[in-house]
Amino acid sequence: MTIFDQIIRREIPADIVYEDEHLIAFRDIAPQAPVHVLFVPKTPVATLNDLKPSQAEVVGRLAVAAAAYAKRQGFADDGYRVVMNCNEHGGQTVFQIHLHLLAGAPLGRFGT
Ligand code: IU
Repeated sequence: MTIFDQIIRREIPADIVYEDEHLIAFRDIAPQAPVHVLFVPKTPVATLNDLKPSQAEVVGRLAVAAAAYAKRQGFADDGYRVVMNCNEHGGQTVFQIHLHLLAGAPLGRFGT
């Protein structure tokens, strides 16, 4: 059970911007860009390392939902970044896979 499961179950509040049978999307509580939304599958998968080939759609749906959200919100053409962090060196802090959607301004380069 992670904090994201609790958000899905409505046990703790979140600013939910999209939900369907497969995933939920809500605003990050510590935004790193003017738009920072997390797309979280309802299928439990702790890290990207744990994703089975048969579960490729779990991540594919996150990307499709993020792009659709960008189009609906009108910033798809300006552009955006999607990020998935894995384990310690990736900076993962919540062990339910999720895709960060960052947008709303030109974003700096990233790396070390
Ligand atoms: P990470 O990729 O595991 O580091 O991302 C976790 C994100 O979840 C991070 O950006 C947090 O700010 C965010 N978050 C949140 O939105 N709501 C919460 O209650 C908690 C973390 I805990």
